[in-house]
Amino acid sequence: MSASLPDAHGPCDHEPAASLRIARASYLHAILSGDRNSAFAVAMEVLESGLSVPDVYMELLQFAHYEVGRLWQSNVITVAGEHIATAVTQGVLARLYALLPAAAASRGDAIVTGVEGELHQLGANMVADVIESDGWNVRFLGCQVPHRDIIALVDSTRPSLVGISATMAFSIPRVASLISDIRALGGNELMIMVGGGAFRGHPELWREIGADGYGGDLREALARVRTLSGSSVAEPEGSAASGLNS
Ligand code: B12
Repeated sequence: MSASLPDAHGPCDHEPAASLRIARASYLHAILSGDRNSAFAVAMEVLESGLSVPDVYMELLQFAHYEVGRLWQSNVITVAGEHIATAVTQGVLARLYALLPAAAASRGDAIVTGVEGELHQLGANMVADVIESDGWNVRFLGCQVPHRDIIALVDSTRPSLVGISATMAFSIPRVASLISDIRALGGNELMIMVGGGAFRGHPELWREIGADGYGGDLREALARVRTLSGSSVAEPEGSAASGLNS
């Protein structure tokens, strides 16, 4: 894994190499056309050009989906068009996941979930994949998960880390109540990280609702998890994070 994520605040605010610009255009075209094989082929080309799987997640897939959002908002594509694109990327993500290196050492158990009412899943899925490759034993619940079921799972499995994803502002009260109920279960050692579009532009929100940290993207998510877990633990050999240069 010889990759590097751009040293910027987000994946989309820097000037990418010409080859990446072309790949992004091709990938966007493929997902909007529902062309799963072409989309995966573009992802593999970018991977083979030297980026890591996490880089491809952010630089290609995430970038494309932010663009899909803009196209939908501008009425250039319909909801059906967005659904096609998302379904293709979900398939690409699953195939790329299989290429993530497995960590040799274990950092502990983790749960990554969306809250009830939240339908945005790709970002949480990426975070789950990447921290798993960084050594966490991750249970990824997807999105739209009943509150009581998340609490029951935390209670029965007692993970060291819970990651909660929220894209929509209306999900924030549910995230806050989830955090409060998880804290009520006891176990002060448990680390709660939040992320997703709902937190963007509100730098103190994670703190106000009682989380231990926030990650604006995969790079920040990994860095924060490591800091919070007091990770003097060496980075597992060949882990995803070895491609996430800071
Ligand atoms: C796909 C999509 C959908 C799909 C989701 C399907 C699925 N299976 O995920 C569907 C059709 C369900 C959907 C529905 C809606 N959507 Co929508 N959607 C999108 C779109 C195009 C892509 C989302 C995505 O996958 N992004 C790519 C991922 C990788 O990025 P990410 O989520 O930001 O994740 C990264 C970080 O945030 C962070 N992160 C994320 N989670 C976590 C968790 C932790 C613990 C950590 C540390 C970090 C972290 O790391 C990730 C990787 O770097 C976005 C556009 C956009 N800008 O994102 C609109 C967008 C989010 N949607 C939007 C809207 C308005 C809606 C609807 C209200 C539309 C409607 N009228 O019905 C509904 C709301 C549904 C609901 N109840 O949640 C708006 C939100 C605007 C706003 N801020 O309020 C957006 C921005 C589109 C737009 N430009 O207007 N949507």
